[in-house]
Amino acid sequence: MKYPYSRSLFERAKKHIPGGVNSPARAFKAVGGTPLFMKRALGACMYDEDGNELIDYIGSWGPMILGHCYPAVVDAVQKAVAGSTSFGTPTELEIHMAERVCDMVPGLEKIRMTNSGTEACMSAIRVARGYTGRDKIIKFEGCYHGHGDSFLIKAGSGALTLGHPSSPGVTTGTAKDTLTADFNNLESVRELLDQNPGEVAAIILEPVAGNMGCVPPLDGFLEGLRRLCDEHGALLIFDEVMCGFRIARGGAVERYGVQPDLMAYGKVIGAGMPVGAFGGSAEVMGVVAPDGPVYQAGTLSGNPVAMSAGLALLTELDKHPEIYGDLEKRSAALEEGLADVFDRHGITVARNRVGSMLGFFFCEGPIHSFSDVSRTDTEFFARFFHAMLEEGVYLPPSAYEAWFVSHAHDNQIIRKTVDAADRVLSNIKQSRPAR
Ligand code: KE4
Repeated sequence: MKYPYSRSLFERAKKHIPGGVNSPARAFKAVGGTPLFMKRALGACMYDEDGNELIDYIGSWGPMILGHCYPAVVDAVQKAVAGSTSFGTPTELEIHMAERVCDMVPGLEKIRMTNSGTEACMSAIRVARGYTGRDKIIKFEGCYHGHGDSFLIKAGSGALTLGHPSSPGVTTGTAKDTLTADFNNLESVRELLDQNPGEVAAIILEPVAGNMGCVPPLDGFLEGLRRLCDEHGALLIFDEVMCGFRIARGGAVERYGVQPDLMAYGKVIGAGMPVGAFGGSAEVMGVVAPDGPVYQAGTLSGNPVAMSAGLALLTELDKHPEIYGDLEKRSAALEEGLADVFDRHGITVARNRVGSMLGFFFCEGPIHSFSDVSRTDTEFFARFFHAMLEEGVYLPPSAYEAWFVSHAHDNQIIRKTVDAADRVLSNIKQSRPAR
């Protein structure tokens, strides 16, 4: 595959856009080479500016759970945009969205729309601080909750990929209120709570971490966090921006049966349009302006075009719950097919999967925490990434990102992916001795 036009576009982009991208995760920094500029996409495939067809395993980093250009979503957006792109007033659509989401997620009674997952997470911790009157939050190393100042402390995703998990520009005043624990390690959480009695407003986590690769919660971890929050008067926040509506109709709350006090959403809820949301019980959300004193706002929050897209997608998922069973089967077929190929080629690899979120780590397993993830061979991943790209398979351009399977990834697409891996691994070997 050759990408001459993407290369020229990237040089032009760098003149007026930092790093040539509007989000660092797209920059190929971790894998090297030129990021591909996409022209269009359909179903499980994207088509770049040089006319290459690519099987897509980022799915816009999560939203494309039913594949690109899903007809009901396209129709809804086309209809909505004909009635204006924004009013800056309440609309009935926002009521339908709120009712649909509160019906899908157990224990969700009130929800506020935002324009991104970052805004949703920022707002959720502000609500927790306003509700408890406390300042500190506990997050987990390797988890990513967007680029809000409070979160860029040992963060995952692009911050981790670029080697700045704790970003310059975040003040010491802010950083001191963010405590960091180890994912899947309840003792590390208990210690922080005991060292900061009465000061922790909330514990925030990705219930299934997807920003250090895919790292599921160990049995008892989420239940343990719930107990610790109750014992210490802190709120539990599930950041379901990535796993919400993906790993189950009701996300992690449904899949694991643990009730957080607040949840944050993004990605699927907007079907690829800029949408985030945060919500929880009516009691906790009662502090949110204009009902309560905790201010939160957004010119385009609940935007009618974005709501139409998200509502169309969520309605499909809600009306066809069998989609989750299909996603499970196809994602398992991909995971097992690739595991078999890695094994046959003597490649040392660990793997995690929850529904249609999965991750492969080129190191010994198991992978339960950020320190486990740190063992992954990122150099080998980069070689594997580019070799698969040459075969027409677009993986996330970082070893620290989850892969996403959509309902458009049918058996033929899965087979093509596994066969591509078999071909490339005949040509690239791990620098470390095979197992
Ligand atoms: P956004 O502000 O990017 O919409 O959402 C931030 C966010 C919050 N919480 C979780 C669990 C997330 O995964 C994200 C964003 N995810 C990354 C992908 N790993 C976004 C990709 C990017 O930054 O371009």
